[in-house]
Amino acid sequence: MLIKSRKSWHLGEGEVTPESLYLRRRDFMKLGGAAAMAAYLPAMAKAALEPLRDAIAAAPTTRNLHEDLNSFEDITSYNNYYELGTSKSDPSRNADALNTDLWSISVEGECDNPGTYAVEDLVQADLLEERIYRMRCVEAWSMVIPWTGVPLSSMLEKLKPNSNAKYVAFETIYNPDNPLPGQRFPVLDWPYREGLRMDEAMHPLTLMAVGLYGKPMPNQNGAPIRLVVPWKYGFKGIKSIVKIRFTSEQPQTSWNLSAPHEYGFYSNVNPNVNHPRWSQATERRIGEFFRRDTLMFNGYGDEVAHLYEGMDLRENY
Ligand SMILES: Nc1nc2c(c(=O)[nH]1)N[C@H]1C(S)=C(S)[C@@H](COP(=O)(O)O)O[C@H]1N2
Ligand SMILES: [Mo]
Repeated sequence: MLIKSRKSWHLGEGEVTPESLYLRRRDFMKLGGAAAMAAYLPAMAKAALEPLRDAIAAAPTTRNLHEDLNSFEDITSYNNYYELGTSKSDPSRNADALNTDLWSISVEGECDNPGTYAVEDLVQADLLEERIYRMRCVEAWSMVIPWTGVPLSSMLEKLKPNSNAKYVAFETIYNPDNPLPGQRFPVLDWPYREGLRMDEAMHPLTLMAVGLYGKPMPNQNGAPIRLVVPWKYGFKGIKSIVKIRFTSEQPQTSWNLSAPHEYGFYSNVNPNVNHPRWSQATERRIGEFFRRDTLMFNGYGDEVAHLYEGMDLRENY
């Protein structure tokens, strides 16, 4: 059963899009945006998202933050995507190395509808919406990004996880015979892996994104389809997903495998628990001069704190 009804959280803060945001978006399209867009055009996902292009452009804004958006240029030129290189400018520079033709997503494990799916089989066009989310990288910088996507729950309900499914695991594209440029180096144990507990995956804030700024997802941001979990550090937002597996055990995650005492499974944004090598108390919003205080659960605590009731968030970092 697909969730079609509008949930109560749609009625929260910013049900009505502030006009300034629409103006900003329209200005963006008319002015600087057009140039920025043209400059990045080759990096736009083509094939896999072609069937959804119009629906992405038409998706309504259903939730807003009253914070300034980062520019299209910032969002598409300052990235973490280690498969395309480890510096922030590598992913945009190497974006063409990712080919999204013939994209398919393999669904496996504890569910009734395993199989091989195209993006448009899993992403229901009429459920697409724009969500403006605060994003916080574990490296203590942040951005505000207008994603377009569907709630992950709408996808999972199609796949019908069974009662053994306690977690959902995800994997990024990796072909050892034809690796992406960054995958020639063992900076991580490829493929990139991430996972969520089932209740986190089903939470209405958890998005499967296929676009940003009303455009199909640029390659450097994780085309054709990537996870967005706004109350967790950015590395949970696995890009260019080719596999979804339902499991009964907590799945392995790339950053936890690489440095277990630095990166846990939960990775909730928490200003009170520092990274062993730096503070998480404040952050630099890309484009701003002064640092901001980092908010518990990245500011989404009212909606998600209940998921972790009774858990020690120092132990479960
Ligand atoms: N496959 C893959 N997904 C990834 C990463 C990566 O290196 N590889 N980096 C993560 C990190 S650390 C962050 S902060 C976000 C950055 O997303 P953005 O570049 O769209 O802002 O992507 C996450 N998803
Ligand atoms: Mo990150």
